[in-house]
Amino acid sequence: MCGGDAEHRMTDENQMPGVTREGSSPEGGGAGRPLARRRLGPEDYVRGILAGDRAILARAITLVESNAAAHMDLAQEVVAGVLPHAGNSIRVGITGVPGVGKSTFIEALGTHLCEQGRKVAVLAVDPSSTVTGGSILGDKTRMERLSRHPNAFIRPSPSAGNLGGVTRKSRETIVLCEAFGYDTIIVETVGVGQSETAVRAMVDFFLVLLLAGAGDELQGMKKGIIELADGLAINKADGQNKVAAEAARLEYSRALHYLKPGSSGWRAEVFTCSSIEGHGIPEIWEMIVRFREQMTGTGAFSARRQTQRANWMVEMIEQHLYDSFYSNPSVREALPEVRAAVLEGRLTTSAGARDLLRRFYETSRLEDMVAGL
Ligand SMILES: Nc1nc2c(ncn2[C@@H]2O[C@H](COP(=O)(O)OP(=O)(O)O)[C@@H](O)[C@H]2O)c(=O)[nH]1
Ligand SMILES: [Mg+2]
Repeated sequence: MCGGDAEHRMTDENQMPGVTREGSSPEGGGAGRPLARRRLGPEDYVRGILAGDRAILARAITLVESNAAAHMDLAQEVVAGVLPHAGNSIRVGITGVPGVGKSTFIEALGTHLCEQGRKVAVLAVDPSSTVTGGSILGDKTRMERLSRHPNAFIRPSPSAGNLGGVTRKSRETIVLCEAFGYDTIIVETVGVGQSETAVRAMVDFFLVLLLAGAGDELQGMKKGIIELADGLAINKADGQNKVAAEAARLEYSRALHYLKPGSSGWRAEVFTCSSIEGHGIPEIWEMIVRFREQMTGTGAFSARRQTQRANWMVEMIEQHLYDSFYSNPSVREALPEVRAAVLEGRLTTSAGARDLLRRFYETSRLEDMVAGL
């Protein structure tokens, strides 16, 4: 462990103004980039973030996203240092099938908010993203207008890693962005499947985007996503699609009456919008503002954040145990064979599980496990 003096070089500030990219090798300096960059201690990061230095913010996020053990302690010191200044925001999660228009919607909403003087940070959660950043690179063009706005900050999904790792990074990135002064945090789910619940667990308001006339009007119902929603928006309500969008809106509104609300004390509302033409966007924002006022009034707003923090701790414990187990060399070595034996019925499931757990405990040294914390 390098503690507070872990040092590294980052390359993020060389990006275009509103968009930062993941520094995939914080300690490598990146090919062709100058290696001699001033090394920062935790207090440099904290001071820089609180002073509104975007380059430092980008470097701090890269630090938080680093998988290198040497960066962990420093990252945690930075997050802890800014934590008292975080939290003063509305966190909005946006989900929907690929192609529904999430990025276009965020561009429209984000620009609308920036023009009102709000400071908007956009993050993506995509556990499936590859080293290249996958879909977010395409999104950069889609959010071009927003990315040029001085009040906006767009951060791609951290690459690599499982869902647990990606959500840990995103949650810490939210903290950094809030401490910096972003008052609106928008989180786009990019991957399909599990990322929805992960994002729901880190935001105040969860918006589901839908399309009209996609065959099954109640798409998403089965997946239970609608049940997580605080608001629904039928996107692409423009041109020939307008009538169908309005019909879908009515159908979803009716269906919502039979569902348990995603947030108790709040009934999800359904809107139509066009992210390209811009209509419906201000109304959706007004709904989010109403939600915040109402939920703050009842205490539900801060209660949810508290629950989220407590759940986050439990998740981190589970993640840690999971990682320790699957990174254990003896477990890794035996896993394929034990799995095959269970598959073929040569070993019972529970005997297989116990065999691997035994290997884990026999080869784990207590001192190492404690030192790894
Ligand atoms: N007509 C119309 N097209 C839209 C609208 N919003 C997004 N699109 C288009 O839908 C496609 C997918 O949009 P994108 O924002 O990348 O979707 P994402 O995968 O959910 O992020 C793009 O070609 C957009 O131009 C809209 O409101 N109306
Ligand atoms: Mg997108």
